[in-house]
Amino acid sequence: MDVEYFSKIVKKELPPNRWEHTLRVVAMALSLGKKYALPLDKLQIAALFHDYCKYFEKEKLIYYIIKFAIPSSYLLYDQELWHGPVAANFVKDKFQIDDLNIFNAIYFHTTGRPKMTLFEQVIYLADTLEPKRDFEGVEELRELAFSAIDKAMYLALDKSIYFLLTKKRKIFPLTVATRNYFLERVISKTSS
Ligand code: DGI
Ligand code: FE
Ligand code: FE
Repeated sequence: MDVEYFSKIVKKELPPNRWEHTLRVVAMALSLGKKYALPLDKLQIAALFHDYCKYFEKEKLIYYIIKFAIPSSYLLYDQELWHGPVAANFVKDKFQIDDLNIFNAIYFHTTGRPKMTLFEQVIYLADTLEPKRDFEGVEELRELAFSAIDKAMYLALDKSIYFLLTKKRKIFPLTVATRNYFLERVISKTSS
């Protein structure tokens, strides 16, 4: 996997602030990946591409949702949810990176999904908790990501849902299902 080459491709697609965010997500994914003994080369690729399609025009995103046979339920929810699934398919189809963890980590980086792998969790949390993210409790969550990743996932999802409620936004059912999944895991760990 040619990281230098892919970096140029992604950088060209993003405004400078989003490219800087991407570099911070790569760095945090690598730190977490070291802690959890994950394949760092693959984490780097997933982090690099996670927001690749974030600035595609709405019509272009819709075109690719149809082309890649992404569930049409996505179209009933906010456009912010579309860039992950489209980018995952782009990476697989256009850049021929055929790896299920990379695919799912990019696909589900905005919502998570029940039973997501540790690899997917690392990308989700690196995106949510990279050093420039600033919300109440972010530092505590950053520490938890390294020590109790299930709990970090549950709390990060709670925060995200709470934020969406305050903004009166529709909540994608998968986001809720992911939150419930991690809550269950946290409860079953503390009660055993
Ligand atoms: O692309 P980023 O800004 O780095 O981060 P992201 O892909 O995690 O999130 C993009 C946006 O999607 C963010 O503003 C929160 C929002 N989001 C996450 N889950 C849901 C959601 N928006 C809606 N409407 N519903 C959700 O379930
Ligand atoms: Fe994103
Ligand atoms: Fe991001």
